[in-house]
Amino acid sequence: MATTPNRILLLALSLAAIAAFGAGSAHPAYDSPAASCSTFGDADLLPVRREEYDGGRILDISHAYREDMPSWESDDGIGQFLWLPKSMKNGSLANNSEMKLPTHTGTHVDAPGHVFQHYFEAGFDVDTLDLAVLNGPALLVDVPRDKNLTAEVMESLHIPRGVRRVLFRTLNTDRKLMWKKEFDTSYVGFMKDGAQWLVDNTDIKLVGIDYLSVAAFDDLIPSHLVFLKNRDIILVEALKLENVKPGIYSLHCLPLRLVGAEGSPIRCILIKY
Ligand SMILES: *[C@@H]1O[C@H](CO)[C@@H](O)[C@H](O)[C@H]1NC(C)=O
Ligand SMILES: *[C@@H]1O[C@H](CO)[C@@H](O)[C@H](O)[C@H]1NC(C)=O
Ligand SMILES: CC(=O)N[C@H]1CO[C@H](CO)[C@@H](O)[C@@H]1O
Repeated sequence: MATTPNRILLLALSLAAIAAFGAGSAHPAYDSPAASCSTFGDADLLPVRREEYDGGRILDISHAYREDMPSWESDDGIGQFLWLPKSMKNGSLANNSEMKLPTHTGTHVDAPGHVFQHYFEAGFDVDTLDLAVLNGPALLVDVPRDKNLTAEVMESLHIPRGVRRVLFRTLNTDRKLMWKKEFDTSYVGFMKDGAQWLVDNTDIKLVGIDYLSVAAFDDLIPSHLVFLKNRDIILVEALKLENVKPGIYSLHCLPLRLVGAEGSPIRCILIKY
């Protein structure tokens, strides 16, 4: 294709910009020094941070990462997890952040290798999780607030056969545990008999919960073992389930393709039908 006059102009302009930058003038993406100081108060430059999109049709059920987000068995939260080793303020052409996080931080997913050494060694990492399980119709249910998730509680929920994905909203949401910096061992989760009841009596393949572990602290490993033994159930933890009505939604969860990792941060959204 012949080069049009417009394209020549564009090329000339970008060459000029590069030349100007090379000669020590301002980075083309920086405002003039005077303007960049005042931009903070500019209403146009206030980013919108949302929990819902499209008038409430899309609900974000992942927690935003915060330094004071609870971290497993710690009182101090996750702490600093972002750094800016290359910054425009420091003369770099662009800003480039680095992050460091335990893979089971905030809203995250567990792979079978989390609690089974032979699965870990065999490579059952988060990159092997089935996106068809992580995406599809899901039921959000409220569970009784006075008990952990025992077999008795599971039976009382009467979750019909055929339901493959369930997000369990518990006392953890009422207690706003994910908003407290100190890790709290008294969170609600599955007892071993509750996990076993789910495996034996339902078709649930995705279990979601509203604190850092689907398993109650007292049955931490036993419940995980029951869920992950057959490698067909996916555990999504620390979901943000406040302000969502119980019911059926289209769930969409995407872990990072972290080959070799038994956990991953995950973005989950609900879309209303
Ligand atoms: C600026 O660069 C120095 C040296 O490369 C680095 O140590 C420092 O952290 C940088 N500062 C910022 C704000 O990026
Ligand atoms: C759930 O179990 C934890 C221990 O794992 C306990 O501290 C907590 O009180 C229990 N919660 C309820 C509502 O029974
Ligand atoms: C364009 C942009 O994001 N600029 C940021 C680069 O990083 C500095 C900090 O070093 C910020 O102040 C800028 O806003």
